[in-house]
Amino acid sequence: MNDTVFSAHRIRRCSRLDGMWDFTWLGDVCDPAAIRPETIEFDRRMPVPSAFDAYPDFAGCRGTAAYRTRVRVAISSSAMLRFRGLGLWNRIFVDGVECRTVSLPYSQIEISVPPSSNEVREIVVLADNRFSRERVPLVENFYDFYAYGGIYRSVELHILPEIHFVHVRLTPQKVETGLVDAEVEVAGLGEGDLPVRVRVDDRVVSEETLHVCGGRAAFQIFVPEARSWSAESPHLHTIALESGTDDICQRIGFRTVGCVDGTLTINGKATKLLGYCRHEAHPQFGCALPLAQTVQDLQILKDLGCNFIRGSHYPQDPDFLALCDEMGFYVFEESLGWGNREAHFRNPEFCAAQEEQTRLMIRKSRNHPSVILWGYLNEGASNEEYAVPLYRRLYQLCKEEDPSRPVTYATMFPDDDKCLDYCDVVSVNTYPGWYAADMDEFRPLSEISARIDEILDRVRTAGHGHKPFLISEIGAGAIYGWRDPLGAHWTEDFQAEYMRIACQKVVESPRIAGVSLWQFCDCRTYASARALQRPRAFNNKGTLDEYRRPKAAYRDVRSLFRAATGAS
Ligand code: ADA
Repeated sequence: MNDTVFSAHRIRRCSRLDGMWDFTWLGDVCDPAAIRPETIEFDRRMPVPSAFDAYPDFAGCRGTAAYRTRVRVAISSSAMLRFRGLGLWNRIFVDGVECRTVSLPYSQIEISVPPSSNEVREIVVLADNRFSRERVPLVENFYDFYAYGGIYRSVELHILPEIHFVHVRLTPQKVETGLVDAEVEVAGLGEGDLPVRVRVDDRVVSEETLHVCGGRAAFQIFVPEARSWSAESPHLHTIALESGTDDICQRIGFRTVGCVDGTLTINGKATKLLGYCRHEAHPQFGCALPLAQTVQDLQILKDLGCNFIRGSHYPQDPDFLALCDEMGFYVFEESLGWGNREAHFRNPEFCAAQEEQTRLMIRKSRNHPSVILWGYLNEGASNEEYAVPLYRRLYQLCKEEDPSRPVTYATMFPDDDKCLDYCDVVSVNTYPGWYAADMDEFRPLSEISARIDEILDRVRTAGHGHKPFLISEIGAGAIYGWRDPLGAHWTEDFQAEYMRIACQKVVESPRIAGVSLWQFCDCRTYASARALQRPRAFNNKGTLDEYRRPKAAYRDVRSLFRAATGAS
């Protein structure tokens, strides 16, 4: 495939369907469940990927849009469509036949395209971006980031031979052994032998006969001259499995993640995670970031001396993770959730969607060495009994899917959290010196360090002092270019001083395993009256503004992080 970051196939015929698709806006009075694709008149074009409501003609619109493209697939061939990430609610049709309704925003979804006697196949996606707890239980209009509609990420078309690889799960052992455990899922061969050629870093290392049983086979691969992977030295190995007609190729990194006596270890070495929470956000493109912008963001994060990114608050684009693998970042990837409360935790559809999205996220991302932490339910009601079953279930699910990585969730209730048994790393979001329960209160910046110490104490007395402690959010807002003699709230000076104090605390305290500062860059948020608490209707706590222009805090964070991570 002519892939932009990394090609998972060299033999299989596949391509990205990105480019201009037919498009039309169907408005906000239609029932998206009742629309038939053959009745739609497409009157313009729109790029894919795109968040259509970030574009001038549909800015701020909520309703249903339709995208269409046509592709050539040889007659009688089976194919698969992979949507790397869609918006709120979508119906996908192939040749007028509905294949799937997707209500898991940001999840990677695969759809099989049955053989046909037509060579030209028509793909239609109805993309609805209206809030609806029934249709899209994972999204609410009170989430503090703009909920766009559309086809957020690339779409792939794969032509599938009768026997083909579905997934391969690669788990590197200790680098000294050079061994990688491989589990492969094969379609079209429930039981039988499958001859496979294994290439490592483009060299054939073995010819295996895999004994496929129940569509699965497990074996080991030896990587000659294995080198370890870390953020400082992100050495990747490429592993390709080739059967006669199909292949699957992945990049892996030999690295271990451990939680030892309150520290987080990478390859056995205590490691401080220093970085940012990052939204996929841009005023012109919404959450459908062009690759060039993603690369730009990562280069900025490197310049800041970061080794860590929290992908807030949803499963990440595979291109982003592939770039993190090669550029060297540790990533905390989480499923979609934001401040969920009783109505959600008691809603079986919400709980099922959380499970489904978390499972899909792990299956999509588990071969990426950059991902070191799985998470879910940002700032959910983890201080309430009714929330405990879902936190427990998601923790178990992460362990079932991938016992090799620690699990966490960002809590805003460190004083009385009831779910800390269900995490390996304690992650706390805290805004001392910024938010106040009493709006008449003045919150001095000296509070920052004291509050962090208080939280650490709470976590210890609650019996979780042996777990690494991460500050998964801390920060203050600043409007780009805003200065005033008092250095008041929203000035760049206030924010810079805030960030300096917070970073210094993290860097100096051996008990703190790391920080993901809130946040990398400003991002668009509420369209509701909640925007009254968010000047410009943006969350302004970025160290850069939405166009990636650095605020004053940039310099302070950069010098502290670079000194601590040893960036030259
Ligand atoms: C929360 C939340 C973020 C953002 C932040 C803020 O902690 O997780 O998404 O909303 O607060 O800016 O207040």
